[in-house]
Amino acid sequence: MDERRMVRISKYLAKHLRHNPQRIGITLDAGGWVPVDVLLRATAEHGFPITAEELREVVAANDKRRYAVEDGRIRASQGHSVPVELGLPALEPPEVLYHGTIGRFVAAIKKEGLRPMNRHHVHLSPDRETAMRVGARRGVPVVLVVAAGTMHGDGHPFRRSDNGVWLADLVPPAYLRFP
Ligand code: HQG
Repeated sequence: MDERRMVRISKYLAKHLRHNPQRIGITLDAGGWVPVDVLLRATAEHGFPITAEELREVVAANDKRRYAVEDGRIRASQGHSVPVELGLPALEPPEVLYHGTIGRFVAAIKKEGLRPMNRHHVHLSPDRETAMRVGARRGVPVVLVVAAGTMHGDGHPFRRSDNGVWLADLVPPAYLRFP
């Protein structure tokens, strides 16, 4: 499969497995899962047929491992706006995590801290390079340093998605270091 088709399929999956399953008439279960055969049938019925082989390839080759397949079911590993309970256990984070954003948001973040906005969690990166890439989706990236160890010690829970993204409910400004 060429790269363009791969990216198109991945974006199509993100749209329907994270945000708008009803658009193609599928229902996610409480954990965000849908049977693979149901998904494939729905894609065909809604004008964007994906083959089982293509789906396998996208799940396996996806740069961020955005999708997990288990027992004939598929889900997005993170990034939902629809209510799902991913069932991730709380976990002790590394001392420091990173968040990539852009300059335009910094004043509000200084005041309010990091908020989940349209998602369920604030997404944090394990290293500066990843955070740079996340910020660069929107413009010139600004990387904030999160005192995750201290925050965890103060009782804030952290989770990690199946694809290594750290998740917090919010990050109060006191735990943020700005460049
Ligand atoms: C900002 C991609 C104003 C925040 C990436 C971000 C990630 C605030 C934006 C994943 C704010 C939300 C998530 C506040 C936070 N005031 N702005 N108080 N608090 N923000 O897309 O972290 O490709 O929901 O800095 O790789 O950018 O989808 O979050 O700029 O892992 O798999 O509000 O999305 O993964 O944007 O990205 P998002 P994000 P995928």
